[in-house]
Amino acid sequence: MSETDPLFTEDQLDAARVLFARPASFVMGCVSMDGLPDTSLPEVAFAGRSNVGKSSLINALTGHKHLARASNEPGRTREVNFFLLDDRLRLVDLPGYGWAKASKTVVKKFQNLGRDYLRGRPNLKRAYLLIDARHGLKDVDKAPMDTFDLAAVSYQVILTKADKLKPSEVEAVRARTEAAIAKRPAAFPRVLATSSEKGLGLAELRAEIMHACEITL
Ligand SMILES: Nc1nc2c(ncn2[C@@H]2O[C@H](COP(=O)(O)OP(=O)(O)O)[C@@H](O)[C@H]2O)c(=O)[nH]1
Ligand SMILES: [Mg+2]
Repeated sequence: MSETDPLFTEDQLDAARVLFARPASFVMGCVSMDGLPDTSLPEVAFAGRSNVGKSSLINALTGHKHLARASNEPGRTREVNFFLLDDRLRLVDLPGYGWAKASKTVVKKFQNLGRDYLRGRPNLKRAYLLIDARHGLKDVDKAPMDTFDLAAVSYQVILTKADKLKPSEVEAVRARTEAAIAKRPAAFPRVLATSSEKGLGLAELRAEIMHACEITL
């Protein structure tokens, strides 16, 4: 299959659209590994720097404006937040990392909580590492990738805010990012460009999540 071939059929994309239009709700936010929801449902997790667009992406995927709160809310950005979709799968918003002032501490905290979450989650089907399309991969993104690679958690890199660049620029960042992760053992080779604002890439991401969670309608 070449990179430009569509990965999903129209029927699969349509089923994913239907699934993500079903009811979604906030379950809980956890600051430690105590009291996580049970592991009976498949989960996909979203990781990335603060402000990269994690909450916006969860909102856009589910068609909600305020399911996951977008914008700076220091309290919630350190939590692992769980969202339930259609009583069948959970979308998990991992703590943001890379704050200017406490970068090392926060990265470490991400590693600790993130690593614990990864270790304790047999039901985690896929992690998504969000990267701002305008910035591309930064040094600070290496820690979570190392965590995913070490824990052998299958993950995919997603470029966010693609609407802020010209399509040709998005393509260039995508190609550069794919080259940079080529040797990472647990990384999905394909990098997906998205825009929560304009909807770019969301239909495909919904289908990927549905597929990763092995959900059929
Ligand atoms: N232009 C544009 N802005 C976005 C997009 N996604 C998020 N943002 C903005 O980026 C900021 C941070 O988004 P947020 O979802 O709170 O990031 P989080 O900290 O990773 O959860 C907010 O001001 C969003 O409105 C996008 O696709 N396009
Ligand atoms: Mg957020």
